[in-house]
Amino acid sequence: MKRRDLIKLLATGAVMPAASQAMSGMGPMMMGGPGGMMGARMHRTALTPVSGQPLPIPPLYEGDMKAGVRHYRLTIGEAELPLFADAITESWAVQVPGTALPFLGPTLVLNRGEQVALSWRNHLDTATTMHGHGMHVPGEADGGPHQLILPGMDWTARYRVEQPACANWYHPHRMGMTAEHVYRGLAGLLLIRDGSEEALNLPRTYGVDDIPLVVQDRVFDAAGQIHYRPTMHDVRRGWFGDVLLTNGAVSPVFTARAGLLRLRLLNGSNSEIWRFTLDDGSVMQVIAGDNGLIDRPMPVRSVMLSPGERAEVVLDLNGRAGQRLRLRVEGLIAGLRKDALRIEVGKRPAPVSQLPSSLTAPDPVPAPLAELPRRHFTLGGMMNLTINGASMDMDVINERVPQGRWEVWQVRNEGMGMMRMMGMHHNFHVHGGSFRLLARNGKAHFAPHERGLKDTVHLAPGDEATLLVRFRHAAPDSSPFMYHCHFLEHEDAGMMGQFTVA
Ligand SMILES: [Cu+2]
Repeated sequence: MKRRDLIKLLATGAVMPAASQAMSGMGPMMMGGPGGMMGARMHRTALTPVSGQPLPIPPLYEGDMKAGVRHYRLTIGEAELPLFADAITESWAVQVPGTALPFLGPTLVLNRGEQVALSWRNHLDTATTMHGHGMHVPGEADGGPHQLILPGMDWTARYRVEQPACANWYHPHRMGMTAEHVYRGLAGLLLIRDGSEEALNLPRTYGVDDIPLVVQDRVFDAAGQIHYRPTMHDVRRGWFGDVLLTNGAVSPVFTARAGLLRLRLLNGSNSEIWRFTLDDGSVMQVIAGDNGLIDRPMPVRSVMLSPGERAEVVLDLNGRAGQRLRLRVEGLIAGLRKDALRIEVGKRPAPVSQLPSSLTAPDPVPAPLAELPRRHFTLGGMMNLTINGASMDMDVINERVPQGRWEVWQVRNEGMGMMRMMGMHHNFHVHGGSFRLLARNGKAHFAPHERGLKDTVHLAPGDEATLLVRFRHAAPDSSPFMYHCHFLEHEDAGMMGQFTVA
């Protein structure tokens, strides 16, 4: 069989396990290490999901302004996802009054400078939390494991929006239960708007030339229900499904305008690393990473995101009316290959046809770096998953960080074996602020979407990242910030620590 035919088979889901294994080996080798995929198991769905539906666009929710505070009222509860012809899938979703979303939640619009109050009511019969991933907020508004929302109860995050325009996201963060709560469908985008981003001629008509793409792999049982039951082996290697959901739909179709199309990509998977490419090999322009615009548009042929990471790319569909293209993803650990989105270019012109040549001025880096205080974090562990040898303990504060101080954080994935290139992929996510990636393995080895402010950085086995951090918001002992691996099974298994800022 020709490789091209095999890829076709893989794309249609008609997969032979042996072939799939052979293909899956390719991903991590391209990343310089054969370790990550060892023993990775892709779980299989018995039924065939409905595919090719229109792309679901999560509704925008702008809240209501009252006495100088923008209020958002949201509920967390059960929902039903129509993914299979003969079964209704029980899911969880975030709802705004008057909607019935089947999966995920609305896109919350936050304006820089405004005071906001995000109220979450938990209609589930289990406790959860709701964390603003990437948000620069005080510890008590973070929604981490210490801010439990018991069944039937409300919790409100109050803060001033004080960071540049970007696409952050919300998701539960309950101790030991984050992976399952996200897996069932609890996640959505937090779109921050500000004047400097709005002054640029960028695609920003939501749902028209500016669309969110939340990409997640899932496995469903024979009754079409979400299946999440990781063994100890799966916890270490990751929990991988064979169904790729984009905004909760399989290979959905989006009719684009002829012109520029902005895609806000979020890797919302628990443990897969996705490489995004266009099927015709054409170039995408990266304009933003996790926490904001980068300095200027950068052309790429692929974007690689580990769990929790975001990138914004712009596709040039000028003069392509009537054409079709596919945004493909390839899982670098378990090897799933799917269409994340099928794009049909219509005749109507898009609002924007040309990108600005520069986007934002990079923040000055405090010098000299060598004199900044340094902290070291090693992600590893044999029996347990640890950071600096310790598993997460909610009663232990691991680090105490002075408020507003620049620091350099050295984060290392200890890896295994002779070259330290065996072992697991991890990443490192911080709450309460952003960092700038200064180096990977001592060199300026990073992708265009890693040039801006970030909150999550990927670490292949043996990798070391040098991060420049500064936390402006306070987090006391009673509501500390977290740093952790965002491979959610690892996080739940203890690869997390706590820090205060004062
Ligand atoms: Cu990890």
